[in-house]
Amino acid sequence: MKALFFSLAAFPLLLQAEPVQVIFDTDMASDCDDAGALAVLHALADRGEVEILAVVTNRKCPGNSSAGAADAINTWYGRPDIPLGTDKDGAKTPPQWNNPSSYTSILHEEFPNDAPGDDELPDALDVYLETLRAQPDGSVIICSVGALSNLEDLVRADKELIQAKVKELCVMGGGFPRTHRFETNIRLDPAAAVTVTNEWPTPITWQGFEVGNAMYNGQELIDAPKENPVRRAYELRPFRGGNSLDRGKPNHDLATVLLAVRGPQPEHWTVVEKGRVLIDSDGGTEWRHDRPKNHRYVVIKQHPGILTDIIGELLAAQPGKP
Ligand SMILES: [Ca+2]
Ligand SMILES: [Ca+2]
Repeated sequence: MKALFFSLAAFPLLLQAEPVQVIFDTDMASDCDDAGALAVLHALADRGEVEILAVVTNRKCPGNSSAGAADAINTWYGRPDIPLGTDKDGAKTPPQWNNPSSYTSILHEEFPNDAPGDDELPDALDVYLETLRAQPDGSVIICSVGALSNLEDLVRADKELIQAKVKELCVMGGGFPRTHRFETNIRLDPAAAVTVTNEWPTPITWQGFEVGNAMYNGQELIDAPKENPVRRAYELRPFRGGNSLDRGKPNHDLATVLLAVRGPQPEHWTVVEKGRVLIDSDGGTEWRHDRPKNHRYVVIKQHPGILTDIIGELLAAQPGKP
């Protein structure tokens, strides 16, 4: 018995947990960290840590290519058939925010994929409903790194389904313990953010903007193959007088993917619980201790460079090579 114990301990892969099941909800229409986050998700899938159930986009992409860009990335990583859905209701995004993306159309047009335009794909809500219905109870983690519009639609459509199937919602959004500044994912659709914050029926883990602002990734892709669409996304996205490949970018969405898949690992995160997130009328967020809900938010525990290195390694990992 003792010998068996030691032999198993010597091969930790044998003891590895089942992959977590994730639906990835991304704006993929502005910042390139959405592309980087999808890359990290695939790298974690290559390591057997996650199964990607679906990718849905939550922002009207003027180039009609948010899902096409996602499909180009999925195809690069050898998963060309991941179901895709798009948000057809662009009206919820302020028109002044609807500038063309620096990279989605180019990824859609110039890299291998078979996605039609966003307007020809199923609605994200239908993809959510179908995907969740097919999964075991309490098994799905939703990773939200954009507007909360699709999730508001889902709450309105079938709260019982969420309660049955979703284990946790991980949200990149807001700032904690409080912020009155503009945070993109809340401001993209404040009404949706309020609905999801107040009515979502499972635990929510929040990652505020202050987390990603402390960690830059992107330069790890400089030596990646030119055929890598994620490298191209970073190259095309301007940042601080250069591009995001040369400068790197705050790694907001990438960190949320890591958090969603691996959970708030105690060596990396301090978890603040026993409270609730409040969204004010200006789109600011605040952590409140009155009337606690099933909310928590995370704070980086060690030097941010440690998580930066872990995420950078995943971002630059070759497809299929753990
Ligand atoms: Ca495809
Ligand atoms: Ca995003």
